[in-house]
Amino acid sequence: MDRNLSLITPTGRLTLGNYLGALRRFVAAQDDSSPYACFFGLSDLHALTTPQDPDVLRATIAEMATLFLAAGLDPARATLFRQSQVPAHRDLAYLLECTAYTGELNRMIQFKEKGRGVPSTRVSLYTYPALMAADILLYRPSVVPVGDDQRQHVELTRDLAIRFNHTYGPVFVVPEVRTPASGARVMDLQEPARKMSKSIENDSGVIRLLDPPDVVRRRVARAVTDSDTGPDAVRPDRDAKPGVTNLLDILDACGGSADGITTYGALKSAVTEAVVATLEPVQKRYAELAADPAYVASVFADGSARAREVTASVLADATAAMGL
Ligand code: AQP
Repeated sequence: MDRNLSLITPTGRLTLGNYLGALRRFVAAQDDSSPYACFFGLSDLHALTTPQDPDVLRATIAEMATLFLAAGLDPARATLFRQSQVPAHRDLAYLLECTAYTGELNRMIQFKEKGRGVPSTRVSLYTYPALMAADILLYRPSVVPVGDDQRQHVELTRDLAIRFNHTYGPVFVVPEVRTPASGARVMDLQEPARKMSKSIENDSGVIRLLDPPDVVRRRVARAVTDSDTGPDAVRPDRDAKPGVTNLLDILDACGGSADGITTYGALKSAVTEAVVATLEPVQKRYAELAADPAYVASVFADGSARAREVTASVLADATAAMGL
């Protein structure tokens, strides 16, 4: 059975981008796969590669876990887990660090970017690709679908797996990298050249999954467009009209239509309505689930136990192959 694995890092409260680009796809994948072929997790260890307030992190993890369920993930079909509750992730990450070269990690674009302008970066940000390689290799997927920004990390995962297998024997499945046609990439409403991100400091261009309708309305109303007032101003053009294109993409992804819309005001009203309608059922279910945090915790505890079972033999094989 081929496995489908995806993680989200609790570095901030989930956004509309995370929903349309990740969570909603997870639900579709779960529904299209055989039971338990899908593993969806909170990569809470990755969150520690940048400074986090422990209380905020705890709250973010709890909210995100609840939102996984509120979005429609079903513990009877998919395994929902926390990376930190499956110690094989960090154990295998160490073994992989012992096969990776500093030259390889030095080349990682994400490390260079996240470290830029920051007075000091954590060692774990530097070794992050080894943990990500462990995240993948432990589940033996044959294909890893990733966005462009993560492609380099999966290429490194392949290099490490190939080197390990060559040096110590065939322990790992070497996954293929697949970059799906970009599709739902939601951009920041204030800076449409950058993606909507959950950890950005000034989040005035971000819609959170739990934002009430009036916040959605305000943020969409203030979204950056352009000064085009022509009869065909409402049209997609990623280079010349990034803000308008983003609004059209969001409208489409949320099931709305721009047919007959000719002004930015009308476009923004339609986007607000479509986004509010998309978020409403998730928020309703969230409110029910949030009243029972013990249930949510038990789902992730059970899923983590299953993930521990599934990953144990891969870790044991890798450990033994290295002579320990
Ligand atoms: N704006 C977006 N549009 C579509 N998909 C998005 N994803 C994130 N932002 C958008 C998808 O959500 C998942 C989250 O993965 P992650 O937690 O590893 O973080 P990320 O990709 O770096 O996303 P963020 O929200 O921008 O986090 P921070 O701010 O912590 O870096 C992925 O599947 C991603 O494609």
